[in-house]
Amino acid sequence: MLTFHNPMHHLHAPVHEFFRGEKVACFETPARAEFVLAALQAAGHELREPDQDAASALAQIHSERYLDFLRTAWPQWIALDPQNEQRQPFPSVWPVRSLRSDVEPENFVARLGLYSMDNGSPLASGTWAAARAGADAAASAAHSVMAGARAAFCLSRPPGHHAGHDFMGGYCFINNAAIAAQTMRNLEADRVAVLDVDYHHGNGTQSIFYERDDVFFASIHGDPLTEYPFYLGHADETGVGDGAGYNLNLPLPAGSDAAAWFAALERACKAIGYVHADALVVSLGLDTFEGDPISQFSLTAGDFDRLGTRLAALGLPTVFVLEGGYAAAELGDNAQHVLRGFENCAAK
Ligand code: SP5
Ligand code: ZN
Repeated sequence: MLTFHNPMHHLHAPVHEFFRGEKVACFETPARAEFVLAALQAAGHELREPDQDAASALAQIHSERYLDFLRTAWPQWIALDPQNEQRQPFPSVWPVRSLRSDVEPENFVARLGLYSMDNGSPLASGTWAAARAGADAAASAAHSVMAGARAAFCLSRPPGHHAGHDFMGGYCFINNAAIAAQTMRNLEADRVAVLDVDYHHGNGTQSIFYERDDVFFASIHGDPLTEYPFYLGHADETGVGDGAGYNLNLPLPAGSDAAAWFAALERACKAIGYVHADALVVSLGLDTFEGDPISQFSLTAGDFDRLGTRLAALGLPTVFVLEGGYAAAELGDNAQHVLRGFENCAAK
C-alpha cells in the first residue's frame, strides 16, 4: 500500500509521562513508528515522504491561537529558564466550567492548561516539527487517494484523534484524521466517513465534526465510564444541528472479546453505507491488540487481517491514519496485517 511516512516523527521524543501519580517512561515512543516502517519495508510497500502542504486544512481544523501556541510553546518554555531544555512542561491548572478560556493567560503553564485536556501529553523540543510534518503526511495520503489511489496509509506519530479544535490530549497535538477528512472534502468528496478503531474514543475528531453532516464519525472503543478519555464517547452522542445523526459511538466494556468487537464493526460499516459516504478515513489505533500494555481488548494479528478485509469491502477510497498501539515490537506486524487484509480483498 502507498504509505506516506513522517520523516520528522523522531523529533517528538518526550521521556516520561504520569501514571498513577508516578513518572513512568512514555508509552508513545519513536520506536513505534520505526517498527511499522521496518515491517512495511520488509513487506514491499511503497514508501514516500509527504508531498502536500496541509496548511489550508490545518487552518480549517484547528484554531489559530492554538496553532500559534503549539508552534511557539517550546521556545517559550526555554525562555523561562535555559535549564528547561532538560525538563518537560506539564499543565497543572485547567479552565474547567465556570473558569474563562477566552482570555489567554500570560503565564506559560496556565496557557498550557488552557490548550490541554490532560497532563498526559508531554511536549518535547521537536513536538511542533513532528506534528506539523504529520499533518502534511495525512494531507498527502488524502490527496493521493482523491487522485485515484485505492488507498493510502499515513504512518505518523504523534497520533491525533484526541486533539480537538483548540486542545491537545492523549499523546495527540494535531488531528491527522481530521486533516485527512477535511483535505478530501476540499477536493472531490461530498461526504467523508471517519471510522475510529483505536481502543480509546476519538474525542477530538468527534468534537471537530459534531455539528457537520459532511463528515460522519463512527467509533468503536472502551466504554468511557471506565476508559480514557472518560468525558466523551457515550452512545447517546449522535451529533447536533446539521450534524444530528452523523455521529455513532459504539462503546464496549473493557475486556470485550473479538466477537463483540466485530459485531460493533458490522454496525459501523452498515452506518457508513447508510450515510452514502464517498470516501473513508480510518483512525487506525492498534491498541485493541491483546498484548497492548494500557488497553483491555484482545484482538489478534488474524483479527487485524479480518478488519482490513471488512474495510476493503466498503469499496471506498480509503486513507488509514496511524493512531495508538503501545505493544511497539508487535505494532509493525499488526499494521501490516490490516493493510494486507485490505489489499487482498481490494484486489478481488
Ligand atoms: C492515541 C492514544 O491511544 N492515546 C491514549 C492516551 C491514553 N492516556 C491515558 C493512559 C491511561 C492508561 N491507563 C492504563 C491502565 C492500565 N491498567
Ligand atoms: Zn488509543
